[in-house]
Amino acid sequence: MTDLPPHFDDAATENLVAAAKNVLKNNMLGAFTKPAPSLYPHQWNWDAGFIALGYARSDFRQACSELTALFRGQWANGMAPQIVFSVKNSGKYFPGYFFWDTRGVPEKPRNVRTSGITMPPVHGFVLNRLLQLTPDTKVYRPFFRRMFDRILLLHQYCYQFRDPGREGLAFICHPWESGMDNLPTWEDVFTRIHFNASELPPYERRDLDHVDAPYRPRKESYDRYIYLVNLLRQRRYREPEIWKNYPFQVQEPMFNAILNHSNEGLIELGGWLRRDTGRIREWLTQTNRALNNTLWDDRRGIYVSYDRVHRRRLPEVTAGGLIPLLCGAPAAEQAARMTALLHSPSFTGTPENPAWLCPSTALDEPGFDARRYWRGPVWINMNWMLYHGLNRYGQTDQAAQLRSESLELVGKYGFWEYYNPWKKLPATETTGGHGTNRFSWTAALTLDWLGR
Ligand code: 2M8
Repeated sequence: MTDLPPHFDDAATENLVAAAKNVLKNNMLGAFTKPAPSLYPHQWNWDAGFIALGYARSDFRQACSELTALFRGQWANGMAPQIVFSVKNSGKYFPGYFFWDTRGVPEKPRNVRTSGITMPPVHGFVLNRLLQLTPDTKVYRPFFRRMFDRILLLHQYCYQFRDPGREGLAFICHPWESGMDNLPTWEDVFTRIHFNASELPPYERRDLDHVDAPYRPRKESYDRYIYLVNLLRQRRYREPEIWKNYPFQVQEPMFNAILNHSNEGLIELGGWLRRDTGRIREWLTQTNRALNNTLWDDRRGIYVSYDRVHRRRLPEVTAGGLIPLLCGAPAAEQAARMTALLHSPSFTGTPENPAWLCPSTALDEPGFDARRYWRGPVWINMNWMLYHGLNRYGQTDQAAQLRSESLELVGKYGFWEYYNPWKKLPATETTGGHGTNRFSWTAALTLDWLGR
Protein backbone atom coordinates (compact mmCIF):
# COMPACT_ATOMS: atom_id res chain seq x y z
CA MET A 1 0.00 0.00 0.00
CA THR A 2 1.53 3.32 -0.99
CA ASP A 3 -0.98 5.77 0.42
CA LEU A 4 -0.48 5.19 4.13
CA PRO A 5 0.01 8.15 6.47
CA PRO A 6 3.73 9.08 6.59
CA HIS A 7 4.44 7.71 10.07
CA PHE A 8 2.80 4.33 9.43
CA ASP A 9 5.69 1.89 9.37
CA ASP A 10 5.20 -1.87 9.42
CA ALA A 11 5.07 -2.05 13.19
CA ALA A 12 2.45 0.72 13.44
CA THR A 13 0.33 -1.01 10.81
CA GLU A 14 0.59 -4.38 12.57
CA ASN A 15 -0.43 -2.77 15.85
CA LEU A 16 -3.43 -1.13 14.23
CA VAL A 17 -4.51 -4.40 12.62
CA ALA A 18 -4.23 -6.28 15.91
CA ALA A 19 -6.18 -3.57 17.74
CA ALA A 20 -8.92 -3.53 15.08
CA LYS A 21 -9.32 -7.30 15.26
CA ASN A 22 -9.53 -7.02 19.00
CA VAL A 23 -12.37 -4.50 18.78
CA LEU A 24 -14.37 -6.89 16.61
CA LYS A 25 -13.56 -9.86 18.81
CA ASN A 26 -14.75 -8.08 21.93
CA ASN A 27 -17.96 -6.86 20.30
CA MET A 28 -18.78 -10.25 18.79
CA LEU A 29 -21.79 -11.96 20.36
CA GLY A 30 -21.71 -15.24 18.43
CA ALA A 31 -23.69 -15.06 15.19
CA PHE A 32 -23.32 -11.29 14.96
CA THR A 33 -21.18 -8.40 16.18
CA LYS A 34 -22.71 -5.45 18.02
CA PRO A 35 -21.70 -1.96 16.86
CA ALA A 36 -20.16 -0.96 20.20
CA PRO A 37 -19.60 -2.37 23.71
CA SER A 38 -22.44 -0.64 25.62
CA LEU A 39 -24.17 2.10 23.62
CA TYR A 40 -25.39 -0.29 20.90
CA PRO A 41 -25.92 -3.80 22.34
CA HIS A 42 -27.95 -5.35 19.48
CA GLN A 43 -27.44 -5.96 15.75
CA TRP A 44 -27.83 -2.97 13.43
CA ASN A 45 -28.65 -3.21 9.76
CA TRP A 46 -25.98 -1.32 7.79
CA ASP A 47 -23.41 -1.84 10.53
CA ALA A 48 -23.75 -5.58 9.81
CA GLY A 49 -22.74 -4.98 6.19
CA PHE A 50 -19.64 -2.94 7.03
CA ILE A 51 -18.70 -5.32 9.84
CA ALA A 52 -18.93 -8.29 7.46
CA LEU A 53 -16.24 -6.64 5.32
CA GLY A 54 -13.99 -6.45 8.37
CA TYR A 55 -14.10 -10.22 8.74
CA ALA A 56 -13.94 -11.05 5.04
CA ARG A 57 -10.21 -11.78 4.87
CA SER A 58 -9.64 -13.29 8.30
CA ASP A 59 -12.85 -15.15 9.15
CA PHE A 60 -15.06 -15.55 6.10
CA ARG A 61 -17.51 -17.74 7.97
CA GLN A 62 -18.20 -14.93 10.46
CA ALA A 63 -18.58 -12.44 7.60
CA CYS A 64 -21.37 -14.63 6.18
CA SER A 65 -22.88 -15.13 9.61
CA GLU A 66 -23.30 -11.35 10.08
CA LEU A 67 -25.54 -11.12 7.01
CA THR A 68 -27.38 -14.35 7.74
CA ALA A 69 -28.17 -13.17 11.28
CA LEU A 70 -29.46 -9.82 10.06
CA PHE A 71 -31.70 -11.34 7.41
CA ARG A 72 -33.24 -13.74 9.94
CA GLY A 73 -35.06 -10.59 10.96
CA GLN A 74 -36.32 -9.80 7.44
CA TRP A 75 -40.06 -9.20 7.28
CA ALA A 76 -42.35 -11.09 4.90
CA ASN A 77 -42.79 -7.95 2.79
CA GLY A 78 -39.00 -7.81 2.28
CA MET A 79 -38.16 -5.08 4.79
CA ALA A 80 -34.77 -5.67 6.48
CA PRO A 81 -35.07 -4.14 9.95
CA GLN A 82 -32.88 -1.40 11.35
CA ILE A 83 -32.32 -3.44 14.53
CA VAL A 84 -32.44 -7.15 15.31
CA PHE A 85 -32.63 -7.26 19.09
CA SER A 86 -30.55 -9.58 21.22
CA VAL A 87 -32.83 -11.11 23.86
CA LYS A 88 -29.90 -11.28 26.27
CA ASN A 89 -29.36 -7.52 26.11
CA SER A 90 -33.03 -6.66 26.42
CA GLY A 91 -33.58 -3.45 28.39
CA LYS A 92 -30.10 -2.06 27.72
CA TYR A 93 -31.08 0.19 24.80
CA PHE A 94 -33.87 2.63 24.11
CA PRO A 95 -36.09 2.30 22.12
CA GLY A 96 -36.05 -1.45 22.65
CA TYR A 97 -38.21 -4.22 21.25
CA PHE A 98 -41.18 -3.58 23.54
CA PHE A 99 -41.27 0.11 22.74
CA TRP A 100 -41.31 -0.61 19.01
CA ASP A 101 -44.18 -2.98 19.73
CA THR A 102 -43.72 -5.02 16.54
CA ARG A 103 -44.88 -8.17 18.31
CA GLY A 104 -47.83 -9.66 16.48
CA VAL A 105 -47.32 -7.59 13.33
CA PRO A 106 -48.10 -10.24 10.69
CA GLU A 107 -45.13 -9.32 8.46
CA LYS A 108 -42.53 -9.71 11.20
CA PRO A 109 -40.87 -13.14 11.60
CA ARG A 110 -42.38 -14.70 14.72
CA ASN A 111 -39.29 -15.79 16.58
CA VAL A 112 -37.06 -12.78 15.93
CA ARG A 113 -37.30 -9.44 17.76
CA THR A 114 -36.93 -6.48 15.44
CA SER A 115 -37.66 -2.77 15.18
CA GLY A 116 -40.14 -1.62 12.53
CA ILE A 117 -38.11 0.49 10.09
CA THR A 118 -35.20 -0.15 7.73
CA MET A 119 -31.77 1.40 6.91
CA PRO A 120 -29.49 2.07 3.90
CA PRO A 121 -29.41 -1.21 1.92
CA VAL A 122 -25.66 -1.79 1.70
CA HIS A 123 -26.03 -5.57 1.57
CA GLY A 124 -26.03 -6.01 -2.23
CA PHE A 125 -22.68 -4.33 -2.72
CA VAL A 126 -21.28 -5.94 0.42
CA LEU A 127 -22.30 -9.38 -0.84
CA ASN A 128 -20.66 -8.70 -4.17
CA ARG A 129 -17.46 -7.66 -2.42
CA LEU A 130 -17.60 -10.84 -0.36
CA LEU A 131 -17.79 -12.81 -3.59
CA GLN A 132 -14.51 -11.21 -4.71
CA LEU A 133 -12.93 -12.28 -1.40
CA THR A 134 -14.46 -15.70 -0.88
CA PRO A 135 -11.93 -18.44 -0.17
CA ASP A 136 -14.07 -21.03 -1.97
CA THR A 137 -16.80 -20.17 -4.48
CA LYS A 138 -18.14 -23.72 -4.53
CA VAL A 139 -18.51 -24.13 -0.78
CA TYR A 140 -20.10 -20.73 -0.34
CA ARG A 141 -22.34 -20.78 -3.40
CA PRO A 142 -25.46 -21.81 -1.41
CA PHE A 143 -24.85 -18.87 0.94
CA PHE A 144 -24.58 -16.44 -1.98
CA ARG A 145 -27.69 -17.87 -3.56
CA ARG A 146 -29.69 -17.53 -0.33
CA MET A 147 -28.48 -14.01 0.33
CA PHE A 148 -29.09 -12.92 -3.25
CA ASP A 149 -32.76 -13.89 -2.88
CA ARG A 150 -33.08 -12.10 0.46
CA ILE A 151 -31.50 -8.90 -0.82
CA LEU A 152 -33.55 -8.96 -3.99
CA LEU A 153 -36.65 -9.14 -1.81
CA LEU A 154 -35.41 -6.13 0.16
CA HIS A 155 -34.93 -4.11 -3.05
CA GLN A 156 -38.36 -5.20 -4.21
CA TYR A 157 -39.70 -3.80 -0.91
CA CYS A 158 -37.91 -0.47 -1.48
CA TYR A 159 -39.36 -0.06 -4.96
CA GLN A 160 -42.83 -1.36 -4.16
CA PHE A 161 -43.56 0.33 -0.83
CA ARG A 162 -41.14 3.26 -0.68
CA ASP A 163 -41.58 4.47 -4.23
CA PRO A 164 -45.34 4.73 -4.65
CA GLY A 165 -45.00 7.14 -7.60
CA ARG A 166 -42.62 4.71 -9.37
CA GLU A 167 -40.09 7.49 -9.73
CA GLY A 168 -37.02 5.38 -9.01
CA LEU A 169 -36.38 6.93 -5.58
CA ALA A 170 -37.17 5.18 -2.30
CA PHE A 171 -38.26 7.44 0.56
CA ILE A 172 -37.21 7.08 4.17
CA CYS A 173 -39.85 7.43 6.88
CA HIS A 174 -37.62 8.29 9.83
CA PRO A 175 -34.21 9.98 10.30
CA TRP A 176 -32.97 6.65 11.72
CA GLU A 177 -33.59 5.07 8.32
CA SER A 178 -30.96 7.33 6.78
CA GLY A 179 -28.30 6.09 9.20
CA MET A 180 -27.32 9.78 9.48
CA ASP A 181 -29.85 10.35 12.23
CA ASN A 182 -29.14 13.89 13.23
CA LEU A 183 -28.51 15.83 10.02
CA PRO A 184 -29.73 19.45 9.95
CA THR A 185 -31.83 18.29 6.97
CA TRP A 186 -34.17 16.49 9.37
CA GLU A 187 -34.56 19.62 11.50
CA ASP A 188 -35.68 21.36 8.35
CA VAL A 189 -38.40 18.72 7.79
CA PHE A 190 -39.40 18.87 11.45
CA THR A 191 -40.16 22.59 11.22
CA ARG A 192 -43.28 21.51 9.30
CA ILE A 193 -44.35 18.67 11.58
CA HIS A 194 -46.46 19.90 14.47
CA PHE A 195 -47.77 17.95 17.41
CA ASN A 196 -48.87 18.52 21.00
CA ALA A 197 -46.80 17.36 23.92
CA SER A 198 -49.73 15.11 24.87
CA GLU A 199 -49.19 13.12 21.64
CA LEU A 200 -45.74 12.09 22.79
CA PRO A 201 -45.56 8.84 24.78
CA PRO A 202 -43.45 8.95 27.94
CA TYR A 203 -39.91 7.72 27.32
CA GLU A 204 -36.48 7.68 28.84
CA ARG A 205 -33.29 7.93 26.79
CA ARG A 206 -30.45 5.48 27.48
CA ASP A 207 -27.82 6.93 25.12
CA LEU A 208 -26.89 9.68 27.57
CA ASP A 209 -25.82 7.03 30.11
CA HIS A 210 -22.91 6.33 27.78
CA VAL A 211 -22.08 9.54 25.90
CA ASP A 212 -22.21 13.17 27.07
CA ALA A 213 -25.17 15.23 25.85
CA PRO A 214 -23.27 17.73 23.61
CA TYR A 215 -22.15 14.82 21.42
CA ARG A 216 -25.63 13.31 20.97
CA PRO A 217 -28.93 14.57 19.49
CA ARG A 218 -30.82 17.27 21.40
CA LYS A 219 -34.02 16.55 23.32
CA GLU A 220 -36.15 18.34 20.70
CA SER A 221 -34.81 15.98 18.02
CA TYR A 222 -35.36 12.91 20.19
CA ASP A 223 -38.95 13.95 20.88
CA ARG A 224 -39.54 13.99 17.16
CA TYR A 225 -37.86 10.62 16.60
CA ILE A 226 -40.17 9.14 19.22
CA TYR A 227 -43.22 10.93 17.89
CA LEU A 228 -42.64 9.21 14.53
CA VAL A 229 -42.04 5.78 16.08
CA ASN A 230 -45.29 6.21 17.96
CA LEU A 231 -47.17 6.96 14.73
CA LEU A 232 -45.75 3.87 13.07
CA ARG A 233 -46.58 1.55 15.95
CA GLN A 234 -50.08 3.00 16.35
CA ARG A 235 -50.65 2.21 12.68
CA ARG A 236 -49.27 -1.29 13.28
CA TYR A 237 -46.71 -0.95 10.45
CA ARG A 238 -49.47 -1.70 7.96
CA GLU A 239 -48.12 -0.87 4.51
CA PRO A 240 -49.03 0.79 2.20
CA GLU A 241 -51.99 2.41 4.05
CA ILE A 242 -49.67 3.56 6.79
CA TRP A 243 -48.17 6.22 4.51
CA LYS A 244 -51.42 8.13 4.02
CA ASN A 245 -50.97 11.34 5.99
CA TYR A 246 -47.65 10.19 7.36
CA PRO A 247 -45.57 13.37 7.76
CA PHE A 248 -41.97 12.24 7.22
CA GLN A 249 -41.25 10.95 3.69
CA VAL A 250 -37.90 12.05 2.35
CA GLN A 251 -36.00 11.00 -0.75
CA GLU A 252 -32.38 11.15 0.39
CA PRO A 253 -29.41 10.85 -1.99
CA MET A 254 -27.18 8.51 0.03
CA PHE A 255 -29.93 5.97 0.71
CA ASN A 256 -30.75 5.81 -2.98
CA ALA A 257 -27.12 5.77 -4.11
CA ILE A 258 -26.47 2.85 -1.78
CA LEU A 259 -29.58 1.08 -3.06
CA ASN A 260 -28.36 1.57 -6.60
CA HIS A 261 -24.80 0.46 -5.94
CA SER A 262 -26.35 -2.62 -4.38
CA ASN A 263 -28.39 -3.06 -7.57
CA GLU A 264 -25.06 -3.14 -9.40
CA GLY A 265 -23.80 -5.71 -6.92
CA LEU A 266 -26.89 -7.88 -7.46
CA ILE A 267 -26.48 -7.67 -11.24
CA GLU A 268 -22.92 -9.00 -10.97
CA LEU A 269 -23.90 -11.69 -8.51
CA GLY A 270 -26.93 -12.57 -10.63
CA GLY A 271 -24.65 -13.10 -13.62
CA TRP A 272 -22.56 -15.54 -11.60
CA LEU A 273 -25.63 -17.29 -10.20
CA ARG A 274 -27.27 -17.36 -13.66
CA ARG A 275 -30.30 -15.40 -12.54
CA ASP A 276 -32.46 -13.12 -14.62
CA THR A 277 -31.41 -9.57 -13.73
CA GLY A 278 -33.60 -7.66 -16.20
CA ARG A 279 -35.72 -6.01 -13.52
CA ILE A 280 -32.67 -5.00 -11.50
CA ARG A 281 -31.16 -3.36 -14.57
CA GLU A 282 -34.33 -1.31 -14.99
CA TRP A 283 -34.13 -0.19 -11.36
CA LEU A 284 -30.49 0.77 -11.88
CA THR A 285 -31.22 3.00 -14.84
CA GLN A 286 -34.32 4.52 -13.33
CA THR A 287 -32.72 5.36 -9.98
CA ASN A 288 -29.66 7.00 -11.52
CA ARG A 289 -31.93 9.05 -13.73
CA ALA A 290 -34.14 10.09 -10.81
CA LEU A 291 -31.14 10.99 -8.65
CA ASN A 292 -30.16 13.46 -11.36
CA ASN A 293 -33.63 14.73 -12.20
CA THR A 294 -34.93 15.19 -8.66
CA LEU A 295 -32.02 15.41 -6.24
CA TRP A 296 -29.23 17.16 -8.12
CA ASP A 297 -28.71 20.75 -6.93
CA ASP A 298 -27.09 22.50 -9.84
CA ARG A 299 -26.41 25.65 -7.88
CA ARG A 300 -24.23 23.98 -5.25
CA GLY A 301 -23.02 21.07 -7.37
CA ILE A 302 -24.11 18.29 -5.02
CA TYR A 303 -27.14 16.05 -4.41
CA VAL A 304 -29.69 17.10 -1.78
CA SER A 305 -32.83 15.60 -0.24
CA TYR A 306 -36.44 16.08 -1.28
CA ASP A 307 -39.41 16.21 1.10
CA ARG A 308 -42.21 14.52 -0.82
CA VAL A 309 -44.90 15.40 1.74
CA HIS A 310 -44.31 19.15 1.72
CA ARG A 311 -43.07 19.07 -1.88
CA ARG A 312 -39.87 20.92 -1.43
CA ARG A 313 -36.19 20.54 -1.82
CA LEU A 314 -34.09 20.40 1.36
CA PRO A 315 -31.02 22.46 0.51
CA GLU A 316 -28.65 21.33 3.30
CA VAL A 317 -25.20 20.30 2.08
CA THR A 318 -24.08 17.05 3.71
CA ALA A 319 -21.59 14.27 3.00
CA GLY A 320 -24.51 12.04 1.97
CA GLY A 321 -24.92 14.28 -1.09
CA LEU A 322 -21.52 13.10 -2.36
CA ILE A 323 -22.26 9.38 -2.10
CA PRO A 324 -23.96 9.12 -5.54
CA LEU A 325 -20.36 8.95 -6.85
CA LEU A 326 -20.50 5.39 -5.56
CA CYS A 327 -23.23 4.27 -7.97
CA GLY A 328 -22.11 6.18 -11.04
CA ALA A 329 -25.08 8.56 -11.09
CA PRO A 330 -23.23 11.82 -11.85
CA ALA A 331 -21.99 12.55 -15.35
CA ALA A 332 -18.31 13.52 -15.59
CA GLU A 333 -19.05 17.28 -15.28
CA GLN A 334 -21.25 16.73 -12.24
CA ALA A 335 -18.58 14.57 -10.63
CA ALA A 336 -15.99 17.29 -11.27
CA ARG A 337 -18.19 19.83 -9.50
CA MET A 338 -18.71 17.46 -6.57
CA THR A 339 -15.00 16.84 -6.13
CA ALA A 340 -14.32 20.57 -6.39
CA LEU A 341 -16.84 21.16 -3.60
CA LEU A 342 -15.28 18.38 -1.52
CA HIS A 343 -11.94 20.19 -1.84
CA SER A 344 -13.35 23.63 -1.13
CA PRO A 345 -13.52 25.38 2.28
CA SER A 346 -17.03 23.89 2.72
CA PHE A 347 -15.45 20.53 3.48
CA THR A 348 -11.70 21.05 3.89
CA GLY A 349 -11.71 24.26 5.91
CA THR A 350 -9.07 26.94 5.39
CA PRO A 351 -5.26 26.95 5.63
CA GLU A 352 -5.59 28.57 9.08
CA ASN A 353 -8.27 26.16 10.21
CA PRO A 354 -8.04 22.96 8.17
CA ALA A 355 -10.49 20.08 8.50
CA TRP A 356 -10.15 16.33 8.19
CA LEU A 357 -12.09 14.87 5.32
CA CYS A 358 -15.00 14.45 5.21
CA PRO A 359 -17.25 16.36 7.64
CA SER A 360 -20.73 14.78 7.74
CA THR A 361 -22.36 18.21 7.49
CA ALA A 362 -20.61 20.96 5.49
CA LEU A 363 -18.56 23.31 7.66
CA ASP A 364 -20.48 26.35 6.40
CA GLU A 365 -23.97 24.91 6.98
CA PRO A 366 -25.85 26.88 9.68
CA GLY A 367 -26.61 23.58 11.44
CA PHE A 368 -22.94 22.52 11.56
CA ASP A 369 -21.65 21.42 14.98
CA ALA A 370 -18.15 19.90 15.19
CA ARG A 371 -18.88 17.50 18.02
CA ARG A 372 -22.56 16.66 17.73
CA TYR A 373 -23.43 13.35 16.12
CA TRP A 374 -23.94 13.66 12.33
CA ARG A 375 -23.88 17.48 12.50
CA GLY A 376 -20.25 17.76 11.39
CA PRO A 377 -18.03 14.96 12.71
CA VAL A 378 -16.17 12.66 10.32
CA TRP A 379 -17.46 9.07 10.03
CA ILE A 380 -15.26 6.26 8.70
CA ASN A 381 -18.05 4.46 6.80
CA MET A 382 -18.87 7.66 4.90
CA ASN A 383 -15.20 8.09 4.00
CA TRP A 384 -14.98 4.49 2.89
CA MET A 385 -17.91 4.87 0.48
CA LEU A 386 -16.60 8.19 -0.77
CA TYR A 387 -13.19 6.61 -1.34
CA HIS A 388 -14.75 4.03 -3.66
CA GLY A 389 -16.84 6.71 -5.37
CA LEU A 390 -13.79 8.88 -6.07
CA ASN A 391 -11.85 5.92 -7.45
CA ARG A 392 -14.74 5.09 -9.73
CA TYR A 393 -14.37 8.54 -11.32
CA GLY A 394 -10.61 8.22 -11.67
CA GLN A 395 -9.95 10.65 -8.80
CA THR A 396 -7.33 8.29 -7.43
CA ASP A 397 -5.20 10.94 -5.70
CA GLN A 398 -8.19 12.37 -3.87
CA ALA A 399 -9.30 8.87 -2.92
CA ALA A 400 -5.85 8.04 -1.61
CA GLN A 401 -5.84 11.22 0.45
CA LEU A 402 -9.19 10.33 1.96
CA ARG A 403 -8.01 6.86 2.90
CA SER A 404 -4.77 8.18 4.32
CA GLU A 405 -6.53 10.84 6.41
CA SER A 406 -9.01 8.27 7.70
CA LEU A 407 -6.26 5.88 8.78
CA GLU A 408 -4.40 8.76 10.34
CA LEU A 409 -7.45 9.68 12.42
CA VAL A 410 -7.88 6.10 13.57
CA GLY A 411 -4.16 5.74 14.31
CA LYS A 412 -4.08 9.00 16.24
CA TYR A 413 -7.21 8.66 18.37
CA GLY A 414 -8.40 5.02 18.23
CA PHE A 415 -11.53 3.31 16.87
CA TRP A 416 -14.14 5.93 17.66
CA GLU A 417 -17.68 6.19 16.40
CA TYR A 418 -16.94 9.65 14.93
CA TYR A 419 -14.21 12.29 14.92
CA ASN A 420 -13.98 16.03 15.39
CA PRO A 421 -13.41 17.46 11.91
CA TRP A 422 -11.03 20.23 13.03
CA LYS A 423 -7.36 19.36 12.68
CA LYS A 424 -6.57 21.95 15.32
CA LEU A 425 -8.68 20.51 18.08
CA PRO A 426 -10.72 23.07 20.06
CA ALA A 427 -9.33 23.59 23.58
CA THR A 428 -12.58 22.24 25.04
CA GLU A 429 -11.91 18.75 23.62
CA THR A 430 -9.54 16.26 25.25
CA THR A 431 -9.63 13.93 22.24
CA GLY A 432 -10.66 14.12 18.60
CA GLY A 433 -12.57 10.85 18.98
CA HIS A 434 -16.25 11.26 19.90
CA GLY A 435 -19.31 9.16 20.71
CA THR A 436 -18.49 5.63 21.77
CA ASN A 437 -15.02 4.13 21.57
CA ARG A 438 -14.21 0.62 20.24
CA PHE A 439 -16.74 1.08 17.47
CA SER A 440 -17.06 -1.95 15.19
CA TRP A 441 -17.42 -0.47 11.70
CA THR A 442 -14.45 1.85 12.27
CA ALA A 443 -12.35 -1.23 13.07
CA ALA A 444 -13.86 -3.31 10.26
CA LEU A 445 -13.30 -0.76 7.51
CA THR A 446 -9.76 -0.08 8.76
CA LEU A 447 -9.10 -3.78 8.22
CA ASP A 448 -10.65 -3.66 4.77
CA TRP A 449 -8.56 -0.64 3.83
CA LEU A 450 -5.41 -2.35 5.03
CA GLY A 451 -6.32 -5.49 3.09
CA ARG A 452 -6.40 -7.56 6.26
C1 2M8 B 1 -26.81 5.35 15.27
O1 2M8 B 1 -28.22 5.20 15.32
C2 2M8 B 1 -28.95 4.59 16.40
C3 2M8 B 1 -30.38 4.44 15.93
O2 2M8 B 1 -30.43 3.61 14.80
C4 2M8 B 1 -28.91 5.39 17.70
O3 2M8 B 1 -28.40 6.50 17.71
O4 2M8 B 1 -29.38 4.86 18.71
C5 2M8 B 1 -26.47 5.81 13.84
O5 2M8 B 1 -25.18 6.35 13.75
C6 2M8 B 1 -26.64 4.66 12.86
O6 2M8 B 1 -26.20 5.01 11.59
C7 2M8 B 1 -25.93 3.40 13.33
O7 2M8 B 1 -26.26 2.35 12.47
C8 2M8 B 1 -26.30 3.04 14.76
C9 2M8 B 1 -25.46 1.88 15.32
O8 2M8 B 1 -24.11 2.10 15.06
O9 2M8 B 1 -26.12 4.18 15.62
